[in-house]
Amino acid sequence: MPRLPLWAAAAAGLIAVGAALAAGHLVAALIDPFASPFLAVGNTAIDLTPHPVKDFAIRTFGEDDKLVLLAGMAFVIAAAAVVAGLLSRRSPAPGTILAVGLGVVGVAAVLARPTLGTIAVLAPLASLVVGVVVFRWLHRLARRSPAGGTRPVEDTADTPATDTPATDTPATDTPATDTPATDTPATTRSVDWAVPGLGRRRFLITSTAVAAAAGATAAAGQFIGGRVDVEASRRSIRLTPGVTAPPIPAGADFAGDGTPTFMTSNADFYRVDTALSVPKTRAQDWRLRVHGMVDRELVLTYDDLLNRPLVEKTISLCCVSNEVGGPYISTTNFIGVSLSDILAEAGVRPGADQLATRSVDGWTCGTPIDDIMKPGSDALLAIGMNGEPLPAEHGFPVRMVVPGLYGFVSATKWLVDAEVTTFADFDSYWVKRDWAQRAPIKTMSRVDRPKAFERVPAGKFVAAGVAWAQRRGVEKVEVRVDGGSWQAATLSEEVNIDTWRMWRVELDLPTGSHTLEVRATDRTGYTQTSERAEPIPDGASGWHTIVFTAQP
Ligand SMILES: Nc1nc2c(c(=O)[nH]1)N[C@H]1C(S)=C(S)[C@@H](COP(=O)(O)O)O[C@H]1N2
Ligand SMILES: [Mo]
Repeated sequence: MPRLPLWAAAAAGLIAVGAALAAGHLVAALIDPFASPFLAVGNTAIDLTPHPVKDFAIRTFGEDDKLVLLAGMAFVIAAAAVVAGLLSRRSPAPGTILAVGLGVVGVAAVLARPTLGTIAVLAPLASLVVGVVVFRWLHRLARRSPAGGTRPVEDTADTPATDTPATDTPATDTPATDTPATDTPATTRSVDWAVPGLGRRRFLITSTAVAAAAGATAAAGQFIGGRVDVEASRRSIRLTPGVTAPPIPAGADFAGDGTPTFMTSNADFYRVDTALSVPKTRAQDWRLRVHGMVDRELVLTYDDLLNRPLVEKTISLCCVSNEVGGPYISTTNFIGVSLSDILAEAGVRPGADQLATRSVDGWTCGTPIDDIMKPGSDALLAIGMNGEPLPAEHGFPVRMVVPGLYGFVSATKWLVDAEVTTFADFDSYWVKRDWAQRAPIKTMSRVDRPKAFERVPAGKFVAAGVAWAQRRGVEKVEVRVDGGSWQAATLSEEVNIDTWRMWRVELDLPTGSHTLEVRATDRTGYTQTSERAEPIPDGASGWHTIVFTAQP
């Protein structure tokens, strides 16, 4: 059997796999965009990733972690396709096996997604079929060129006569570039195509056309899958809370001294979730089922929420995966309806202690019922942020917010299901991965100025940062330089006990290297421990410590 030139073999593998993924993407768009094999495999990979690796990814790539994952997957798949293509120079079997194998992985990933129906396997099956068909087709095309070339002497017996008219394959047709004479002694030469010949041109044209068609197919899938016009739905909504949050006083931050602004813009609000693509549900299509250990099940629509009293409340949300000094805290005016009112309406049965919530993409969260039902809990089904409907990345149309709890146990975005249950009966997404069932936010403080290893002028210098102790309130922030005595920082005006509070302190710095430490005390009288703890299982602890230099 003739051998394919290296480049054609590699191209056949690459294009076939590209066409396979594109076909799956398009079919998925017609069923459920999350069934796209590429996304399903990526999402399943995220769920299967051991948490140290996930922590590493969040630490290293921050909010680009998903982009890095997708790019890495694309690279690995492309490399596998090229290798399989190269192994298929004689027989199409290796490429076929890869196409089938990728299809099977896609089917497994789709079946593993908790929110996809069985019909969704049509998408990876489409990938499988298209991958196999396109690969074998390009492979045959590459071999059967009417202008076919010479082939290894020992192979001629295997070669169908129609494939290789002897007259078509003068040795002189083979340019040195394809088969340097030194590499291929005449007796074992294996050049298949007359080059430049009709066959090569035909393969080039066909493979380019297939690649373009694959690109168009993927783009069509992207377009159709994104057709749910969430932005139009968002734009059509006006939120007018009956209870508005008090205006933020001018002295609420020390932004001039290097702290964040008190309110975080929606664009700057930190984002942490496991969703590879942002779920898209229009407000008019949204439903929330409240069920489980309740006296009566409820099904709520977005209009039901709009018809309830809307309240606005300023809240600092933060992530348990923050290292000491980490960036994952932001503050906004959430607008929403009281979650405790809704649970009271449903009637929580005795013995229930956990509200298990699920997002449309299958992520789950478990919140202590107590933290929701406590008078003044301010737990919300939130629909707005900073006066606007929630941005898509922050949970549109509806998310949960419970002041005082880390996001992973309280802040379900793209919320669709709420089940009243017990901690004994249900482990949520991160709990299954060894994080804590209960995780109130720890009292914490952070230095924002100076930055680590910054060089600052010696003499008078203003250090500044933030502290938070949601539900308890920040009572005091102290700093010390080079292990000296603690000195109290000036605190910004308090907005409420569920938001961060800024601090600033004037230092007099001799020239040289310095260490600055900060610690906060909350209204219960608790002062942050110096004992360092990792974020897992229930949040980091320790004093944020900055080493910097004062220079003349
Ligand atoms: N559906 C869904 N909701 C989620 C998550 C998620 O992965 N999926 N992550 C949670 C975590 S860990 C945090 S800290 C907050 C972050 O909310 P934000 O992205 O709006 O800042 O969302 C929570 N809600
Ligand atoms: Mo988080």
